[in-house]
Amino acid sequence: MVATSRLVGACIALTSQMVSSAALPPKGCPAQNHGGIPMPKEFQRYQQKYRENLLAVLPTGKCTEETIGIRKSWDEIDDNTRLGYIRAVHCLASKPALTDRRLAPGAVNRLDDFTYIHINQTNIIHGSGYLLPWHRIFLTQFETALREECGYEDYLPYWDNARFSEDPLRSKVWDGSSSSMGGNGLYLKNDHGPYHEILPGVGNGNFTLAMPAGSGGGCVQDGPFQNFTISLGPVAKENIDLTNKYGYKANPRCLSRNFHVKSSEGILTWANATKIVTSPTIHELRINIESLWHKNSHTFIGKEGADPFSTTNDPAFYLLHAQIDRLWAIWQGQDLESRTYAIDGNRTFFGLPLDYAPDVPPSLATIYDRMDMGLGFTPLTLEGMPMTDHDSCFVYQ
Ligand SMILES: [Cu+2]
Repeated sequence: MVATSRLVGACIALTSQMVSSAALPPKGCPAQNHGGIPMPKEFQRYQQKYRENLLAVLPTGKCTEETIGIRKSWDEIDDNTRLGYIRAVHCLASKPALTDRRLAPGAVNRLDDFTYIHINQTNIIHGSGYLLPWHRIFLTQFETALREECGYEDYLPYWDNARFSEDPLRSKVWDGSSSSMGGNGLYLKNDHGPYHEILPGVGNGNFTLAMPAGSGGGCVQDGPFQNFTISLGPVAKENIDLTNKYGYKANPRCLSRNFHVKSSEGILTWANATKIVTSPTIHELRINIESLWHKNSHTFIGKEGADPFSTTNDPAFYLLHAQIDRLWAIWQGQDLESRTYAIDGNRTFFGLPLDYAPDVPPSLATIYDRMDMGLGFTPLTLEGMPMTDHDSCFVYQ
């Protein structure tokens, strides 16, 4: 027994340092157990190839084997790291917003800066060619804010939903403990869906999104975001208030959720994760991510987390999107040369005309288009594509 536990200890230590050598776990080391459904061998092979290929190109500028950030599953990191992350999120919530009050009078704190620009760009960065690169930069900016403004010492964790596809509440993301993202919202008899939400600004207000009836609907009942006040949004609603179309006015309220387990069961599975990372083309990758993963990850959470505009009000958003970014990363990592800068999709949500630019014809996004990340930062799309260049330097474990 002693020998075995020593071996496991050595294996864990090796696995966390291993990223610098890109080595696979030494023979005799068991696969790490994060609970739930283990990662299938096939997916392990794709993940390993991604890591090997990614680390083989280092150093790239400032990104070296020593400086690369390792992003890990929320279910894998220890409680101290989870608590450190939660503390840093609350810290951002306690710092004043930097967004111009004239743009978003309801932006109160640093988290709202992220929510404001996400709302403002929603009709451009979803169902479009910018989905993946925009959110990659967005996540890195959030991670940097946690680290530089709030002393968080680790990197952005991800929600490894495939491990818990059939029983998502068993993930440490949602177990309701003080080191989780908290659990479901209070069950509201008359307000838990289904909803038909209008997306303002696109398709002349005729575009609606169906949201399933979940098992909550009200304020989050436990965990560190139980008494958490949010301000911007909601935006996608059954009836749009034209005096506050994008929810930029202050609307202080609790964080609500409406868990819908059927959005996860049989969908956010290892089989679909594998289908995504083995997509033969960027077009199929984008369609697979959108249809098999992105929408369902949001509808599982429900309420605030499922509003396409102000979804960032739910702090779990960042874990959800880190997983989407990870799936893209693993796909890119199978062939960095041909896939890093591959782009597919329109310049607007499903190529629909936007209210504020009705004459712009649907057209294809290019890697030379500029994206608006807020606070005056407008990088080229191509800057949001590599994982070890420009402002990116991370690998998913
Ligand atoms: Cu988004």
